[in-house]
Amino acid sequence: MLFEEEVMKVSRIRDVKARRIIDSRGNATIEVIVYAGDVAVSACAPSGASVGRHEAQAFPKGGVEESIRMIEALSRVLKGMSVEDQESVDKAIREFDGTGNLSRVGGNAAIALSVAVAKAAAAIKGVPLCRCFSDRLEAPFPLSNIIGGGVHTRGDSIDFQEFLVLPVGAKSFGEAAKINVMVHREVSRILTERFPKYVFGRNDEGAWAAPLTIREALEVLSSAVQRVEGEVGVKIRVGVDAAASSIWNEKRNMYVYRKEGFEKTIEQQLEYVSSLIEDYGVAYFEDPFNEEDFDSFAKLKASLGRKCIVTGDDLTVTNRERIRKAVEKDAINGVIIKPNQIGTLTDTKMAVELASSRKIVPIASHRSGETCDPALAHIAVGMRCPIIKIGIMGGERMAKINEIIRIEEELRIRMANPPI
Ligand code: 2PG
Ligand code: MG
Repeated sequence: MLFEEEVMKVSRIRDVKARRIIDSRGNATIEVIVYAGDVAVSACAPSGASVGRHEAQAFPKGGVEESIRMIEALSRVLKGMSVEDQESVDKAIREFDGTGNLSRVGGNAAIALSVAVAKAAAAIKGVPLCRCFSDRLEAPFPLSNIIGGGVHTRGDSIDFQEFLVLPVGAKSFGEAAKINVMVHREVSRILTERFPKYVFGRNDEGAWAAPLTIREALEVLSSAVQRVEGEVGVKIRVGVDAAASSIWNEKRNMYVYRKEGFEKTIEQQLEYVSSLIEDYGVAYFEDPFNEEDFDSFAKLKASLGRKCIVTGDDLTVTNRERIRKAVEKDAINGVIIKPNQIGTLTDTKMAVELASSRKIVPIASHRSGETCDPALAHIAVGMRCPIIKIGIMGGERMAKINEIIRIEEELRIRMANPPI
């Protein structure tokens, strides 16, 4: 047992450094290393491709190099602060940045620093990172990307970005992860049977890239789900992330479906999305409308009740003001939580708490460009997000999946209540 003063001494930040590294897409990103007491820990930032207009700016004008210079300057402010005082450190980052959207330091540098500070506190206390967020821990359900399109996929890709599965009947995270792998495999079996002369590839998140329309993708996914459900006897639901801002044409006021070869007005988009939910029993629908259209989200949610988790991502960008607006408009019952969209762990935690208090399901989420940093696993478990949105293939996705398998076993935690 250490006395208060001693704890303070061993938890003081001695130095902060940053370096340029590469993410899973081959893009440059940042790693931040925090030296406190006798520990040195690092955290790496992921990056998105379908980036919301209201997100923190990932990197300043000068890119990763400028972020590294900013971290160097910030280290002078942070030296001597305690890593156990996450709130003060996060506040200091924001104050140093001085802009509303972290465009001076870069949201990615800010979040890597914030997470590294939390990891240092965990290391000094000798506890897993998830314990720094709460004593009550729960394993989330993995929402995994199985068939992909949009900006995460090359070539003549499907207009919607992600076709996902959520094994709501799983009794443990380990079982849930295994089921998602089975669906991923079953989809590849169906695809090779259907297109025997075609060579398949995987996209940025390890989801299958295939020459399918939206309805065909949902059919293939539903058949795979049915097959796997029959084999394991566990309920699996399907989900979609339309990432509709990427197909929204603001000048024409239309959703432009390049591959499908049609366009939709705002009203037609609502009808179209509703028909897909109805026809395929879609239980999770993310960003069905463009990032400014709270009203259409609200109309869709009102028509569905709790039949489907209508989720904001680009709409809400892990930002409390945007989440509050969604609450006022009763626009969503699910919200994506991406720490680098908002830039600090304190803000991330407050966004989760706000959502949970309003009966909105918080969904901890990866980015399409990832690193092997497993911190997101601890964030999902420690902040009690009932769902973690994460691929099921690729080392950078497995880093999080396997970390939750470890946490579940080592800390003997239970699954969250099924979110739907
Ligand atoms: C999304 C994410 C992750 P990106 O839209 O939900 O799947 O994509 O990281 O490219 O924003
Ligand atoms: Mg999304």
